[in-house]
Amino acid sequence: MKCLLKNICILFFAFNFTLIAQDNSAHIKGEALVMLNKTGQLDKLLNNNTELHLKQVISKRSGIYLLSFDSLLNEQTILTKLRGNSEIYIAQFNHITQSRSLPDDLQFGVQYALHNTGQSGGTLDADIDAPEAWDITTGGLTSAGDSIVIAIVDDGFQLTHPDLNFWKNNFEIASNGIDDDGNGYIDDTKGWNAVNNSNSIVLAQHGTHVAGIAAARGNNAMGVSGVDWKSKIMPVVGSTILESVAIAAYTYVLECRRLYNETSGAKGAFVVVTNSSFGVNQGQPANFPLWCAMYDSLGKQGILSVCATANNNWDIDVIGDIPTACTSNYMITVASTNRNDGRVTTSAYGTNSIDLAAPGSAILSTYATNTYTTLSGTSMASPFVAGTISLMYAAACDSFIQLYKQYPDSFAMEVKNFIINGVDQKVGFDTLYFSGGRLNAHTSIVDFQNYFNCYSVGLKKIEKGNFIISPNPAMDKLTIFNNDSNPIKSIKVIDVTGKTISLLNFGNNNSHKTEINISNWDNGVYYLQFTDINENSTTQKLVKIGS
Ligand SMILES: [Ca+2]
Ligand SMILES: [Ca+2]
Ligand SMILES: [Ca+2]
Ligand SMILES: [Ca+2]
Repeated sequence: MKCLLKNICILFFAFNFTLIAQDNSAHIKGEALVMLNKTGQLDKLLNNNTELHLKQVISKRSGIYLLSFDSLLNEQTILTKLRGNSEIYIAQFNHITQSRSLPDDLQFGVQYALHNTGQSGGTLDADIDAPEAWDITTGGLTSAGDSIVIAIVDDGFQLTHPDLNFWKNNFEIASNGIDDDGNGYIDDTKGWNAVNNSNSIVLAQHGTHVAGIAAARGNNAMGVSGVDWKSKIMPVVGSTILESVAIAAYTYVLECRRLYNETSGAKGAFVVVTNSSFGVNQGQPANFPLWCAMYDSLGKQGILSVCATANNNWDIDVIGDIPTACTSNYMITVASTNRNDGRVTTSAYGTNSIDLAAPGSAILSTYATNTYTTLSGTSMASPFVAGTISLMYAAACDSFIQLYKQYPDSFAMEVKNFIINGVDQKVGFDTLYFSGGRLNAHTSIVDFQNYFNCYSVGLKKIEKGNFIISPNPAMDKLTIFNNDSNPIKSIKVIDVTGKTISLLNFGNNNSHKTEINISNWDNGVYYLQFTDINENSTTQKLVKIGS
């Protein structure tokens, strides 16, 4: 984990030292790592302790050095001595790191898109860095215990595939002819079929394959691994050429999530993303206003929609496509790359319409019945992004999940931004895709976690004061009231990285109400620290949203 604020990390380590008397973790005999004090001098340390020798300068700037000593000496005595030395701030053994464990899925070695070792003529690291992401999370639940759901809208699914983990509607009683959970659908225990408006999920190959890319069961000693090992797949049958069917399919997802939001998770489903690997070639958004509008409706409830672009060498900005030319902010549109990080030339592009690329060539995934097969196309690229989004919700810290539940649309947008900004830039992709790169799950997750790090601003608890921010979230202008009898003296604005971006001083003459123009602030989360004339201080969170 990166430490945004060095001081916090060091304090944490220092605190741990008082707890650890004996270090039994595997380490190299006869070696110690030290970090000097600000004024500490290496020469002085070595001159006064002749049993110590400099082995390697790890970081001159931070004063970190690897020292060696005779391995026959008592290492605990040496460590204790180092820790008591006035030149040294931190001393520890040089621990042996374990190699990163890969999942035991039998065919994982084939899955270059997750971890490219150059297999089958591929390029090393032309992948989404899945094992690195799995060191952080393997999906399944949010920090608040929500069961994360990926809705796959497709032609059908093998619900009984042993390597797939499908969502079940636990609030619906099967076959009683009643809509028990009140989501508007009768007996929808397993998902929905929008083609014939029934609860019967038909068996089909394409959807089974797409589902496994996003979320096949990982590390279960079977078949393949999904990007997300544990989140659940909501099967929705709805990928036909009929627009009415697509809209009906999305509406099912929307109603399940709306029910979750309205009942605070007592019913419904915590769907965070939809995947759509289908569309209408050369469709013009102006002719499909209802379909395009569905992505905004889903977004308002907190759902991002990942969509595969056309499998043709077209500039979608010019040719058009449904859905990937729709302009909703809550969509992420995906093109396809191969095992060498090359653009698949039969995959569409467009710097305005197409957000990023992901591996989509020769992708091994689940197939009916109880098998696996390799398929190619943008259909395969899109679910890598969908699976990464569900992983991000599993990686999110408490403060993010709380904000997301309060403002699902604004914070879904934050997740999208981290997907786009986390890509690995590739030569020539800047003229093809908005992001200029190929998905990297690890980078997106790490940047996202750091940005929303619960401790990054040093405010472990947000106090509740008598100050009221209105509106919150806010767009252009902010009004701040102090319900206390004391006038506001100053307002300090801190961004999520802990940086003070403005300090407004009102002296002792300010009233109980003040206005701030925030139209030029970037969208996101800010902390406002209020102080009244009696030096009473509280901090509150503000969400700035776009117009
Ligand atoms: Ca890699
Ligand atoms: Ca129902
Ligand atoms: Ca029922
Ligand atoms: Ca598996």
